Amino acid sequence: MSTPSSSIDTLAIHAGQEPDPSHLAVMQPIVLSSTFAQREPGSPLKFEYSRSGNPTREALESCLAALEGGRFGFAFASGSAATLSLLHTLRPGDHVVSGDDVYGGTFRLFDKVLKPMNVSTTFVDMRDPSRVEAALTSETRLIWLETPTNPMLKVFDIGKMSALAKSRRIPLVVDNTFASPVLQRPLQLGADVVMHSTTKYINGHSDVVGGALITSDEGLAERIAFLQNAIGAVPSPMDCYLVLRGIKTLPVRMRRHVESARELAGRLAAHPGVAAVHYPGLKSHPDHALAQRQMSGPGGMISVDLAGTLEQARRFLASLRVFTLAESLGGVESLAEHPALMTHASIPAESRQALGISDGLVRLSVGLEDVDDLWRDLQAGFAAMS
Ligand code: P1T
Repeated sequence: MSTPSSSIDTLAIHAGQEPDPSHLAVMQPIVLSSTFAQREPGSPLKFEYSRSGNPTREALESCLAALEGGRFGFAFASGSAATLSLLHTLRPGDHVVSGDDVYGGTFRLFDKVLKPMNVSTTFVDMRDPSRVEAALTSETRLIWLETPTNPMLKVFDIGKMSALAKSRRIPLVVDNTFASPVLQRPLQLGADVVMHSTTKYINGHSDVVGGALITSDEGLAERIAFLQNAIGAVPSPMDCYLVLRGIKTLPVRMRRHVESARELAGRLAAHPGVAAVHYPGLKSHPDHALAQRQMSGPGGMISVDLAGTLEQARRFLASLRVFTLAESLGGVESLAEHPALMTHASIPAESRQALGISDGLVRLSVGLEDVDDLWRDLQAGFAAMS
């Protein structure tokens, strides 16, 4: 039975989650069984083995599909597992065009895992579609992008990229981790597959590592289902349950993340200790107009270029007490990190420099704490720099 609403607030709580038929339990049972009895050889009831399918995972997959407005959802053991499983649709000799600013671990997959398998990638600043067009070759089989990007918070036009992908009959994959389906629905804008690190906003409580792929394309879904089962990088039922529970508050959390990040970005932009604030919600952001069209809110991530040296950035980060110095993002708690030394260390120094990932760049994941506490924390950071 499908949820009788298209509102994301209702879908987040109910989609994929009918009361359990055996006890009418309202909350999704955690079915830990790795295997399911068969009445006759080769004729399982619905599930046969939990790598291939599991009731708790199925509930999560249906919920994720509903949130993204897609027909088919697939859950994985991490965002990176979701990415690599999808990239296994490629063959030696194939070529990928990717956005130039992606999570360091995604870059590493393209550079250190795919390249040795003779799948090449060209990284392009997709703010200029003509560069993407110029990068496409007769071997290009996939366009990949994140928007907003990690960590520079650039915004790429999903509709324009989709038109280019469709003209070549190749899939467009959008990593929607930074926006979440509450703020951006790539499938509606023409993407063929949405990818998530559910570790981030979707789960929202920094206690699960997970990933997901969502599509409405039957052919791609069939291929992904095959790869999900064949590769086996699936999440545990316990993790599926936790992500389902986290999703129930996703819309509420996202509104608060946006509200606080907007406030902090405005205050940061006016601070003399800051060389640049990268936040799509600021009018000064080069992609502000596109973000307003494409997203229903600019998100909870801010990157700040501190007007200072690496040593000063270290002092800024060391003095924070409400923000925790840690990788990851999207949890209820605020996190701060140094992309050049942490999340994007696997990107060569020259490429980092070209992207603007400087030694003074600090990335903030704005959590749900009191915004004035967060601001006082940042002010203490600025004081520690001098
Ligand atoms: O960490 P994992 O669940 O495997 O997801 C990888 C990933 C994919 N895409 C984006 C946009 C991401 O941000 C990530 C993970 N990012 C971090 C850990 C980080 O701190 O940026």
